[in-house]
Amino acid sequence: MPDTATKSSTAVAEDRSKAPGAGEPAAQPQAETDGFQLVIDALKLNGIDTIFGLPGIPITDLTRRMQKDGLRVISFRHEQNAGYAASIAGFLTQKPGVCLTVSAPGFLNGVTALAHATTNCFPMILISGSSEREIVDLQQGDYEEMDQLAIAKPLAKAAFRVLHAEDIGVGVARAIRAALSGRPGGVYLDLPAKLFPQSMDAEAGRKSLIKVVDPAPKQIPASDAVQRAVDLLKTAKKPLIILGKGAAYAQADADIRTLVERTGIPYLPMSMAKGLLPDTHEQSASAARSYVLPEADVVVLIGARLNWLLSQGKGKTWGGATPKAWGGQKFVQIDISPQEADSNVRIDAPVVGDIGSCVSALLKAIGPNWPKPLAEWIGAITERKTKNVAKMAETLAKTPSPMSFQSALNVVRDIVRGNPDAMLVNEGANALDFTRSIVDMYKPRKRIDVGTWGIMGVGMGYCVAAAVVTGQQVIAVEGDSAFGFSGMETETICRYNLPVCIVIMNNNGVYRGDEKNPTGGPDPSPLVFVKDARYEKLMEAFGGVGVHVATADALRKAMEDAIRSRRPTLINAVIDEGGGTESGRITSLNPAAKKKA
Ligand SMILES: Cc1ncc(C[n+]2csc(CCOP(=O)(O)OP(=O)(O)O)c2C)c(N)n1
Ligand SMILES: [Mg+2]
Repeated sequence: MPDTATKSSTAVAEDRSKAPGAGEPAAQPQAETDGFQLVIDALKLNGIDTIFGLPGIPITDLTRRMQKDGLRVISFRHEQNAGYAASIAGFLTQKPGVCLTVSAPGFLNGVTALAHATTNCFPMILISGSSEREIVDLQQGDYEEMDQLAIAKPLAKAAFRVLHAEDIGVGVARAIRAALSGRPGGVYLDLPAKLFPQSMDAEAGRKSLIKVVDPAPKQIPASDAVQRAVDLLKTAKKPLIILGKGAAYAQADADIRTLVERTGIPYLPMSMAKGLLPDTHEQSASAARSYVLPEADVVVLIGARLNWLLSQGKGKTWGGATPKAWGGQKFVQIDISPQEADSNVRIDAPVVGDIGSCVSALLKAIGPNWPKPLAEWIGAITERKTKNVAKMAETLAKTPSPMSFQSALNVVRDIVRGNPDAMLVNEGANALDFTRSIVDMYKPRKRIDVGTWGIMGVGMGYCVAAAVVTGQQVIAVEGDSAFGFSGMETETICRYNLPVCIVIMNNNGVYRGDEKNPTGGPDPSPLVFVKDARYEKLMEAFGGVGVHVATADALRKAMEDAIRSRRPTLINAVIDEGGGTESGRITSLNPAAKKKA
């Protein structure tokens, strides 16, 4: 046997050489590899070290062999959670997060996360096994028959299928490039069952693999675009910077901070950009958001899209006279996609390129002596901030019984301040909105949440991925409804013994728990759950720590214990069931909702 190990990481699947007969010259034994092995080798060659998935036909053996070959395989209870985990792993690491599923139903369970990754611009690859093409295409009724590639295409940034073992290297390389380059997104890679056992010469297999060179090439902005932005900024009397999660993804933290501090321009972080600069930074305008948006005259968007989260850049939020009217702001938009500008309002100075290159070019162009914004602008913002912060401090100091969202989150705020490296996962409606505004973040990419779609169900997948890829303590603040979407993954958290502390803001329902069935019939309102549900017992069922708390002091102690022990912990925090608002802060988007005070 030749020593193939020194030449290649491709395993020798089988030695099919015949034993030479007496007197015959010894035939060169032929080392072979197979589709399973080539998929593993292609991923490893490209630095993929973790797979989030769920086994079954036809990928069971693939998961086994991945583990045997040193990949970390994190096995979930539902593919959607594995997919969300992969998507956020991509956001946190700038490497595509990989989710591996079985065909048809497993694939479909993963597809929501694939679409979520595309929408949120997270690099992710959904790899699904699929059934036999000949049968699927003739619709002859195969086991888990489905034309997965066709379904994935409109929901993914790109979608590929590999039919032959010798093409696995190209397929994986294309998937990685598509996921990472330009605006990142979700990519689908279809691997039919027949591909895995296909064998080929090991050396030829090794040569067929591609280590992707420079998968996310820098995109340098044009100098005239940068100059146009600087010229516009020079005219500003009330400038504002908005940092989006694209800015957080870019890992250009030092330059972004320098840009903000050198210009002295007040800034607003979008939810997942919180912590790019500490939320306690004097230039943060978060506590005066409703003042700065309509008042600003030139707004610099850095990796932030003017989607619904920014009221499409127009309407009342921006000082427009009517819901669709432009507020008069001029915009600089730094974005990697040349198609982003003008999606909602006119962008006077689009700067197209990767965030890091754009911010560094802007820094060069503004030079070291950029004049600070007018004192009246800064003064007016500070005045609003001081007033709002004082009002909030008053609310946070209260200790009502049962706990309010604010009194419980005051504790979380302290714990996060004391543990600034901890990852914060957050989903829900009121549980989300109150946390975003109350809990300050101190470091970049520590807050991960419902993202562009305001999606419920990312919680436990995000917890698993955050713990696995960062090794840090994870704190999850979950609405009781939000938690229900992925709650079974508490078993996964216990199985891998991850340092995750889940705090459920338990108000007995969706938005609030005091709704009644208007007919007086026996069914509860569609918005409420079992009263005083004991979610903590779910964690206990799998060997983790469950705590039921009704006071802020008890919550504080339980969180401190969880962080000290790093044990999987679920804290069921009883919150006033009447304390929430319909749809949290986005009541106006709910067509039938009457606004509640
Ligand atoms: C996948 C998905 N399904 C449904 C919704 C609609 N939705 C928005 S928030 C929410 C739950 C809010 O309740 P909870 O998590 O308990 O938060 P609370 O406001 O009670 O704190 C739901 C179901 C959604 N955003 N995503
Ligand atoms: Mg709730």
